[in-house]
Amino acid sequence: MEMTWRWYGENNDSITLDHIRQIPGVTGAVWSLHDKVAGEEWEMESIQEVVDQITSKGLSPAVVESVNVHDDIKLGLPSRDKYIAIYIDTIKKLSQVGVKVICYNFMPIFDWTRTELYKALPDGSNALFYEKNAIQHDPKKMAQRILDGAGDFTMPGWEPERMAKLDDLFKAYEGMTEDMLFDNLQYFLERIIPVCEACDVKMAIHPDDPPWPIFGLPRIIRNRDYIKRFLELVDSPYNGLTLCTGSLGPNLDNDIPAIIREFHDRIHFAHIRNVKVYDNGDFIEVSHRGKDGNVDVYDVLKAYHDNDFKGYIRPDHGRHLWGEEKNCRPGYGLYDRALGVMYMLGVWDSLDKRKEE
Ligand code: DNO
Ligand code: MN
Repeated sequence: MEMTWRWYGENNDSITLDHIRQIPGVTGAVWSLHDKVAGEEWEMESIQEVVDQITSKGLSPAVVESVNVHDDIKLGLPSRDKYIAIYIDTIKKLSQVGVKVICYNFMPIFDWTRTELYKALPDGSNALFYEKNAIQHDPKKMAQRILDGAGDFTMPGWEPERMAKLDDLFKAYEGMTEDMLFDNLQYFLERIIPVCEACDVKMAIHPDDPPWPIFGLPRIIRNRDYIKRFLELVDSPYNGLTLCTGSLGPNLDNDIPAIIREFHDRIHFAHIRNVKVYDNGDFIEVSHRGKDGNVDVYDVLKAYHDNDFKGYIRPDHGRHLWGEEKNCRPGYGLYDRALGVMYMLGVWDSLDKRKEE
C-alpha cells in the first residue's frame, strides 16, 4: 500500500507540498491540472511543471485525480469521438511522466453532492453534510451554495462555466436511463483501455457520491452489483476502481469490506472516508476512526491487508478542525486528514505485526 495525499496545486490549496511531506508515511501527491475543464487538452508543459514540483519534494506523482470526462461522452453524442481522442492523448502524455493510475468518474452533470459544506458537529468542528430532503429541490440553488461556500477555491466538477449551463445540461440528459449510461461508458472504455494496456496506466473509476440517483439523473457506480457490471464491460485489469468508502458508505446496504474482498484485484486506488448516517437518511462526514461513523474503517483496512493490497490509498474528505475552514478547501483541510493518515497507518502497522507473529 502506498499512502498518498490529494494536492490541488500551488495556487489552489491551503496545504503545501512541504506540509504534505511532513505527514508520516505519505509518499505521493495525488494531483491534476485543476484549471482544465472536461474535454480540454493537457499540454505536456503544464503536466511537466506540476510533476517537477511534486518530485522535487521527494513525492511520487503516480496518481492523477481526476481527468474529467466530457458530458458528450456520458451522453453518447457524436462529438464524443473528438473528446475521447483528447482523453487518449492525455493518457499517453501522463504515462510518459510516471503516472500509473488515473481516477475519474462517470456521474452525469455533478460530481459529489452535498447540501451544506460546514455543518456543525457536536464537538464544535464542522463537515460536509447531506440532507436528503433538501436535495430534491432546485439543483441551481444547490450548485450556488457549493460555489459560495468554496470561496476562491475552484471546485472540480462544479466549474461556474458548467453550472451556468445547467438548464442545457439537464435537457441533454432527459430520457437517459441507466442502461444507456452503461452503454456510453462501455463505448468510452472500449476505446481507452487498449491504450492504457499499451502504456501501463490503470483507469480507476470513482463511485457515485451519494450512491443513488439525484435530480432524476441516473447513477451507476453505487453498489456491488453495479460495480460487477462495470468491471465486466471491459474485463481487463486496466479497467479498475477507485474504491471510495465515503461514497458507498451512505447506503448502509453496501457491505464495503465484502466488496473489497471480492474485487480487490481491480482496485487501484482506495479512498478512505467515514460517514455517519442518520435514521432519516441524512449523513455527515466524520473522523476516520471507525467508531465515529458507519464505515468500519478497521474492517475496510483489514480487507485490503488480508489481500496484500499494493495499490494507492488516501484519506478522503475530513472534517474542518480548529478553525481551519476559514482557509481551506471544503472537505480538504489539513488536520483531520492528517489524523486520518495516522489512524490508518496505526491499524495497518499493527496488522503487519500480527501477520509476522
Ligand atoms: C471527493 C472525491 C471526488 C473524486 C471524483 C473523481 O472528494 O473523492 O470528487 O475526486 O469523483 O473523479
Ligand atoms: Mn472519494
